[in-house]
Amino acid sequence: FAEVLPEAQCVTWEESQGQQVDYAVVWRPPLEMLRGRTDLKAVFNLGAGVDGILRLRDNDPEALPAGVPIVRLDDAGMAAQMSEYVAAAVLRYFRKLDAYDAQEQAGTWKFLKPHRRADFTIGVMGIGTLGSHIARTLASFGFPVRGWSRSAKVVDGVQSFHGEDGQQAFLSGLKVLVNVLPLTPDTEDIIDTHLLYKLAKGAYVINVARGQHLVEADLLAAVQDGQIAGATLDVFRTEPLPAEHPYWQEPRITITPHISALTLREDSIAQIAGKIRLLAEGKPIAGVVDLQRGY
Ligand code: OXD
Repeated sequence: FAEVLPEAQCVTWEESQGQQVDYAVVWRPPLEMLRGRTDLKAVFNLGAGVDGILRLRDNDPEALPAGVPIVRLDDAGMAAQMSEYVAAAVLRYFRKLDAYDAQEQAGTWKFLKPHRRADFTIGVMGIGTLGSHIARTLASFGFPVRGWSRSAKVVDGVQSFHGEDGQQAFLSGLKVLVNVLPLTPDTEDIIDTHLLYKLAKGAYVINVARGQHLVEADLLAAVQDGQIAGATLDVFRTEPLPAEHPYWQEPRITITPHISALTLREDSIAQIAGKIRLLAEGKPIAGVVDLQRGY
């Protein structure tokens, strides 16, 4: 920041105690960090999901300084990374590469009946900046792609559904479900037994949003029951995933350590610095969080 904004004085949070500060840059701040900081003009989150800031209000309604906008990162190189991650997981499942790996281990040379692309419908839950990039990437492989969001959205080449009324039609018959929803009280635990059994039998689940979206025991039971063929999960209710967690022992569940979209340092700093300059000129900026809606 000091290099990109030479006109600014950059200090750590500890150094900022007792000083008037204009902007804070945070990731999952502790409760005491923002409380009462009405000197701030904006709080910038070093990630797309702002649940790590908004959850502070659960323990203390005064945790966030009133009237100070919270700003999330929009994209900053995350959309392309997330699309690569999801496409890799989808193609791995579509081309049965896990099954061929298992065959290789057993020294087996055997043709497996392929999935039909035209029937291989993929649903992306959450079609904001990241989700719409993912949906368009998957559509570019020729898969039928559906998107679901809270309010109506239009994404080229993607069949859109919205709201509770649209959820049943969105889920029905999906071969792959990709979750990119923001975490809010409405979306917590959304992927449960009830939802998983609305997908096509043998569907695949990919979660790149938050662990709290998924009822972990329900997914495990659905995999063991054959309703769900497998899953690729990048996020968990407890991170790092505890050593005794049953997912480690389930070969149909692929685990990665919250790496699907890394916050890229240069891109993020450039984006936040650009927004600070716009704010200083009294201009509007993108990515201001609606505190009611929660994203
Ligand atoms: C984010 C994340 O929200 O990395 O950006 O989880």
